[in-house]
Formats: sequence, C-alpha cells, structure tokens
Amino acid sequence: MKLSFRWYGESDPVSLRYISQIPNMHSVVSAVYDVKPGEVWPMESILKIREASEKHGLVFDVVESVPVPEEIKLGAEKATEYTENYCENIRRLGKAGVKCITYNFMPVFDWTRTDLAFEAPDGSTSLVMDVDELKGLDPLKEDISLPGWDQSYTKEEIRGLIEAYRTLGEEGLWKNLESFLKKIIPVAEEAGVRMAIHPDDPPYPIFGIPRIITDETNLDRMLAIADSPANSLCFCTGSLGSGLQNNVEEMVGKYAKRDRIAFMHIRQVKLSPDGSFAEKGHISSAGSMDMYRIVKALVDAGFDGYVRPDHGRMIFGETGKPGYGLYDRALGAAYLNGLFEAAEKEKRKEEGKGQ
Ligand code: DNO
Repeated sequence: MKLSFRWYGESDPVSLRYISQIPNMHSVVSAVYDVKPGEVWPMESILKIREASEKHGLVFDVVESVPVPEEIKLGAEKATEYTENYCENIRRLGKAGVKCITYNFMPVFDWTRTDLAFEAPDGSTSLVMDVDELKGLDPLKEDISLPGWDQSYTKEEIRGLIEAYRTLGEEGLWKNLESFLKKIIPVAEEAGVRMAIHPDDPPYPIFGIPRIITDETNLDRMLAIADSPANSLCFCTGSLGSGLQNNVEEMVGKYAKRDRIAFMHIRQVKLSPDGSFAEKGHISSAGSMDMYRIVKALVDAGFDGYVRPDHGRMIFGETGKPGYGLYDRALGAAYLNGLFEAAEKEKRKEEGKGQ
C-alpha cells in the first residue's frame, strides 16, 4: 500500500513539511482548487502541486477530487462540453504523473452532517450525524446550510437543483453516470489513471434527492458499467460504514480481491441502530468497524493501492478544517502503519515464510 495524506494546497494550515514528517508517508492527495467544476485545470497549477510535493520528498499521484459538475449528473445541455473538459483533465493529470483520481456522483450536496464539532466527554470534537435532526430539515423551506456543502449556490439555485434531481430520480441518475463513465474510462485507461468513485456520504438519499453509490448491489452495478481497473472504487470505510445495510469488512475483501479498489479512505464511525453516527478516532475499539479485519482483507488480497487516514477528530487544542486537522489524522496514519505491518507479517507466517 502507499500511504497518503490529503492536502488542501498552500492555504492548508497542515503543511507539506508536517505531512512529510509522518512515518512512511508517500503520496500527497490534492487538487486544483481555484477552477470551477466543469472547467479545464491549467497544467501550470497541476505541476505546481507536484513541485511543492517533491520538495518535501513526497509524490503527487492522487487527486481528490476532480468535481463532476451538476450539469453532467443532470444530463443537462452542457454535459457534453463538460465531459470533454473532464477527459482533458484526466489526460493532463496522467501526464503530470497522477495515477488515481477520486470523484463522486452525489447530487448537490457532498458529505452531510448535522454537527461539525460535537464534543465528546474527553473534550475532543468530531463530525456527527443525527438522523432525527436531519429529518426535521427542509432545504426548500429553510435557509439551511450543512457542513460540507458547496457554499457558492444561492438559495434559489439550490431549490432548482433539488427539484431537478427529484424529477430525474435514481434511474435517471444511473443513466447519466453510465454515459459519463462510457466517455471517461477509455480516456483514463489510455492516460494510465485509475478513476476511483467515492461512495455517497451518508449512503442513502437525503431530502428526496437520489443517491446511488451506497451499497454492495449498487457498487456492483457501477463497476459493471465498465469492467476495467480504470473504473474502480475509492472505498471509504466511514461513508459506507454509516449505512446500516453495509458490512464493510466483507465488502473490502470482495472488491480488493477483484482489484477494484484504487484508493482506501480509512476512518472509524460509531453507528447507532437508528442510523445516526459519530466519527471517532481510527482504532477499532472506538467505533463500529474492525480496522484490523479491514486491513487484513486488503493485505490478503495483495492490495497495492493508495490508503489515507480519513477524517480525524479535533484534539490537542487544534483548530482547523473540520475532519482535516493534523494530529488525529497523523495518529490514524501511525495506527494504519501498525495494522499493515502486523497483517503483512501475519500473511507471511500463514504462507510459511516466517517473519
Ligand atoms: C470528505 C471527503 C469527500 C470526498 C469527495 C470525493 O471529507 O471524503 O469530500 O473528497 O466526496 O469526491
């Protein structure tokens, strides 16, 4: 596996210098942030990230994300032009040495939580989702803005988008995903890039808007659209693990064995029976997922893709981008290093090759 860390560019309070000090760190996960979704990324901006990473002994080979504009997801008039631009971004990134591009197909809202800084008894804070609170919200009626959402839309635009997606429905969204994949996957193959779709977070419809990258049945359906390693998953344990329907430990093994996981986001959630959840420290005992089983499944399948510790709590008095502070993600990285070392040694033992 190649250990990686998300970096939000020069304005990120977590510097590349700090990232490079985390043991075993290999890749920088970043993006060009000042270009609107749908537009082409200037080569110069892409190469700047690469140079900055190399200065710290790191490799810029993972992008998160090249956002898919709403026009593509809706199959609107501009979809063809934007898909062309998307293909051009894949080619450019491939030329710059990028091997994996993460994206998602979530309508309007990216990840959704009801609180970004829920305080645990130990004084740490983390992102949580309270399903009752979510049920009480209606974005068509109230002026709400939940964490993780694109703040650039006006209320009127959001209203229009929500209505358009309600009309489109799940099958309409599938159809648009299919057209998009049929165009971009051959380009990715040629560019030597693996496209890694991020699951919907949380993995169920919200506000009557369809969400389709949610569970095993739908992941199978998505992967079958283009049966190629270039059409793979960004397997996010936290996103899939916040759906009561998902057995994450088993799903990881299944898709890793088929070589359809290009990128792992590993984080922990504590899931309640009603579907509410809280993000926790990475260790298995803190939440609902068995992290050793997840890592072991990857190692047993011979996984050689990218792994990053995902959202961390805010600890040690740190302030910053919710989920993306340095300390808890660095602890997560250290923990993952330990799990991988143990699982690899265990595997060698099982194969009779000793330590
Ligand atoms: C949240 C992230 C997501 C992810 C996108 C991928 O912290 O995991 O925002 O980057 O969904 O497109």
